[in-house]
Amino acid sequence: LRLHAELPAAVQEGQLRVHYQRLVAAGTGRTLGLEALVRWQHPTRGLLGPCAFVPLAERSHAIVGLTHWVLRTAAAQCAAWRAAGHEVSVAVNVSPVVLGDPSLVNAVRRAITTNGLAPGVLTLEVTESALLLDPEGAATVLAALREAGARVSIDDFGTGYTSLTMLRQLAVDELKIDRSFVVAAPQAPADAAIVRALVDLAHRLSMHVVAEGVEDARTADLVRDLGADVLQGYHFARPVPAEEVFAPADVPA
Ligand code: G
Ligand code: G
Ligand code: MN
Ligand code: NA
Repeated sequence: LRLHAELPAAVQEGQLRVHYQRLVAAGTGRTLGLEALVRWQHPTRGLLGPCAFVPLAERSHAIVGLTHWVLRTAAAQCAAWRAAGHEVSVAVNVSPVVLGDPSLVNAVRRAITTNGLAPGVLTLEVTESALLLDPEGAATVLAALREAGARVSIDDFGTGYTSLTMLRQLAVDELKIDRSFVVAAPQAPADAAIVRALVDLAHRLSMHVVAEGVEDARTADLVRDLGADVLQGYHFARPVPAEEVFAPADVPA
């Protein structure tokens, strides 16, 4: 059986897992949020990463059911963490196909209300390509998502071709600077200049900036100095199962 054909049943049968990766405040190092990253615990092939099945799911439309499941799971997990005293948000990746699906806004509204999440606690990460596919449609959906209480983040920013005009017109809260620029910044002045320019642009448009792919202390120091608000990467944490995110004794006073 081919993987894509097995996917809808896998969602139903509880074979999907969500791992979570920390996002930390650049200034204090405090954990502000977690990015939800899906995995597939396949009965015969073992634990599969998203690269092995997300592209297939996108082509077969199974990505819609998959994303709604991740949304429900991550929102419930976030509510549980908050009830335990961790004041964190959660971010879910939304592919272009899902952004264009008319059921998304309701699924997001339900995830927020069912779990009693305050406005701005759930973030949706969309890619630039999703915005380019249908700019007007995307603008409408992003506005509706914010109206429903979600934040909107542009993932992998700088690799696509979002025009500055489009950025100004979209209801966007956050830019995630693509890790290719972040990884290169300590060696390459041109990449550091790009990070600084993207930070300045975002701040002037009242958006927050996440630097992703921070793999060492030197890069963390640099992108913090360049103005990034939030840092994410292996230097701080890898994606891990929910129960490994916070140690049992790690509940703030
Ligand atoms: O977890 P990992 O580092 O392997 O993620 C690889 C890619 O898979 C990333 O680009 C990430 O955005 C994507 N991805 C992870 N989880 C999801 C998901 O729930 N939905 C979608 N659409 N993409 C995801
Ligand atoms: O496209 P998106 O930003 O959603 O991708 C998230 C992916 O990036 C996940 O697969 C995650 O495992 C990976 N990732 C997270 N931190 C780092 C890092 O510091 N270095 C690298 N190379 N990949 C990372
Ligand atoms: Mn992402
Ligand atoms: Na990214």
